[in-house]
Amino acid sequence: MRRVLVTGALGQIGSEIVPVLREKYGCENVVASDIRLMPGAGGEEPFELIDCTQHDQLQEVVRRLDIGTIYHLAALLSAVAEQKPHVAWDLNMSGLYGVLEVARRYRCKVFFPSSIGAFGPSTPRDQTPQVTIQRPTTMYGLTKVAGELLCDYYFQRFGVDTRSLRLPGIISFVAPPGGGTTDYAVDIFYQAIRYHHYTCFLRADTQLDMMYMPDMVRAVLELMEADGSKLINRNSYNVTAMNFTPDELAAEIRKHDPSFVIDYDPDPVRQGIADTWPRSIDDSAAQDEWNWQPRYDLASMTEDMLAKLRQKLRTVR
Ligand code: VAH
Repeated sequence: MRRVLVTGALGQIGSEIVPVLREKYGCENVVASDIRLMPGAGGEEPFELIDCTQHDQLQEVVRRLDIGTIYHLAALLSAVAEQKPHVAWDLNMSGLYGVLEVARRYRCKVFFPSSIGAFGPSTPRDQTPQVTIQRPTTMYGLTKVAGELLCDYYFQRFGVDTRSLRLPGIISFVAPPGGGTTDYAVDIFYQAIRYHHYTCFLRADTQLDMMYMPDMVRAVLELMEADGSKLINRNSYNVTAMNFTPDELAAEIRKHDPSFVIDYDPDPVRQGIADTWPRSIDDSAAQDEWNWQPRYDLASMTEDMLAKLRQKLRTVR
């Protein structure tokens, strides 16, 4: 088989999708890459240093290792992108452009993660439809909309098999997210286990869509394996599993730890970003076109997160 390349493999999503892809396709067939060196690199697990803004680096790896599918996960998240808009434009746009160009030349299939950040303040905020107004006001959001359109263009114009999901906040315990607006929903678990206390950087009533990592990994794999002829909205699909506010998540954690306390100190940047995003999205197109169904809701995700993270932090009581 032609190999699989994952960019941004050391990030929150890459750290969990790479082992699943290796299990599925064989370790030697899945090449992890990142801009920094993987700890322990050089063993049996293929790893390449790639700065996605350097297109010759990407092309060299794709050609040399006969890459047939690229999961392009290297990107800046929303809060960091707002602090460093020029870097975000460069990495998120130029990185994707380089991936698509290489995919066109070497006939690769591409996965591109879009986000609920691709919506903006003029988008309907409740049950946000699959096809609707997309006028985000953040650098992150506009790179995601432009990315969706660029993927569409490469599919229509050059026949590159691009597929994409508008991901909600992803909750996981293996690698921390780096600089997103939904990161509170991960931080809260670490702080709950360590200190039974969390100061949240979003307001108590900020409702956003979320998904637990195992569902997300399955969503990506199911989309990539779906029959392309059935995909009407391929670039990009709304997907969700649950939506809640920090207050509701805290109440769920309190069912397992009655001593847990949350207070609030909203960060104007991240609150400002969250206030432009949907409160809930409608993912019926994903359900209809490739049978998307989440398995974890707020209760089952919270229970599993606490158990797995306690194990990881070795504080099982
Ligand atoms: C962020 N986790 O907060 C990302 C995500 C829906 C949000 O795209 O930036």
